[in-house]
Amino acid sequence: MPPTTLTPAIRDEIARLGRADIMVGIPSFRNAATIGYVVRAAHAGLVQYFPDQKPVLVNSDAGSPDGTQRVVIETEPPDYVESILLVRPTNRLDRVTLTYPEIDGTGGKGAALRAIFEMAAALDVQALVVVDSDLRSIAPEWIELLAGPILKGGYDFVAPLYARYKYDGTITNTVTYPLTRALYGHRIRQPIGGDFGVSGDLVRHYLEQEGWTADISKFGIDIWMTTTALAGGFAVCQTRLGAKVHDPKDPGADLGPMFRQVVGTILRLAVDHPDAWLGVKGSHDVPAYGFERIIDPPPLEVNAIRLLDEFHSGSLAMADAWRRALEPATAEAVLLLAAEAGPRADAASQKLGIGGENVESHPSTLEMAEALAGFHFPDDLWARVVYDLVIASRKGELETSHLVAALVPIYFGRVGSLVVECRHLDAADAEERVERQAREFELLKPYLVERWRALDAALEDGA
Ligand SMILES: Nc1nc2c(ncn2[C@@H]2O[C@H](COP(=O)(O)OP(=O)(O)O)[C@@H](O)[C@H]2O)c(=O)[nH]1
Ligand SMILES: [Mg+2]
Repeated sequence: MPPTTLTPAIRDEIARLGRADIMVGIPSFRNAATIGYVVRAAHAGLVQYFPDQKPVLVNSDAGSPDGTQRVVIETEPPDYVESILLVRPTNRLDRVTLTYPEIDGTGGKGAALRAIFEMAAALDVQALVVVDSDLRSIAPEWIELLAGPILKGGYDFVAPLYARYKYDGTITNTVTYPLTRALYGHRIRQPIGGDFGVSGDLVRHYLEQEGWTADISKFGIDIWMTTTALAGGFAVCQTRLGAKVHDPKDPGADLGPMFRQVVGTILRLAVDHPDAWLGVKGSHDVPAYGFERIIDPPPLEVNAIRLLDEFHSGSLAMADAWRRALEPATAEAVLLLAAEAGPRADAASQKLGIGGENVESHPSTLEMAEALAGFHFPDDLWARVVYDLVIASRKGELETSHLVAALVPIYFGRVGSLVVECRHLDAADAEERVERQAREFELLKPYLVERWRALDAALEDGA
């Protein structure tokens, strides 16, 4: 990691606190409306489940103008939590909010967590729990579920397991889950869930890593944490948190930049750590902690027509980049699908009266998916696209950031197809689709490995 840039204010906090056993870290940016609840839940979890430990709660904020940091400090004080839980902990909770420094001029969730890692290491904590500040479904028990495996079970990294609506977590479902599983062999269902438990040892390992990038300072941080734990051989488990309810995002409208940061990071990590994945065949389950839960997460609307539209218009702008990044047959198959997506999206818009004069039409996801029925982006084609990107990243003819930007419209096409195909499926059947795709990634892994080794040989010949 680049040299530490902790501000004097953060150094003062570290000196004041001295040390701690367990830390909850919460990154935030404009979360005044939701962070108070997260702080109270985390606080209650520390008091209820870890009354004999020395706890600290740290909010790492971007300097939000909406009063996020004030909410952290002013939300109900420790007395409140102790009185409703009838617990008198050995150590009073310290609640800290700080404005994290940018890293090489870049701020974001990763830069926020980096300051949290540095504080956790300086205070010598045994367990660090990080949770998002837009959570609605967090309960005090989450703190035990995320820290318990570390303090009781000797694990170093705890990934979340949640019930998510079938259209939520599309970057996870299409890329980070199947690719992490096929590369490293661990079936971690939510590698970028955002709510993690990390041991003190792993925090120190994080701080020793080279190759921090601007994407890691942003939303690349989650996959970086998970992959760094796996590549470093740390003991990893999952924990059952129930449902993830947070500020919703529509893939076509909100997820482009996040996709680029996450996928750029997973590709660079694959290129940096071939020894951690080249020899891995198949995959295995990762132990899960916590009692099973049966919860239906709230549904989420997705503009499926827009996804296919973006796929099509992306193909017009990026055909050249696709042909350079993908194997010829794969590129042609993707271009054919994109050519089909455009007219299908137009026909669906017309049918549902979208964009018509004097009509304000807001069709549901189901209506849109129904109007697009028949569109199908095959699993194996998607797996080949992703694997070709790993190879192209390694070649470096196009920068990874450009490759990933070119991939975004294809991802939209893939997600559009999943929405169409899952429109009538219940949660279990939609999950089976995700599993099927993950198996396809594993099945095609030899294709990736062969291409990687051929490239090795070519690079050696050229050297
Ligand atoms: N400090 C900081 N936190 C951020 C920034 N962007 C996002 N976050 C936090 O990262 C967490 C996850 O962000 P969110 O937008 O909910 O992403 P998602 O749930 O993964 O789609 C939340 O706690 C955000 O407040 C940022 O620029 N700075
Ligand atoms: Mg969120």
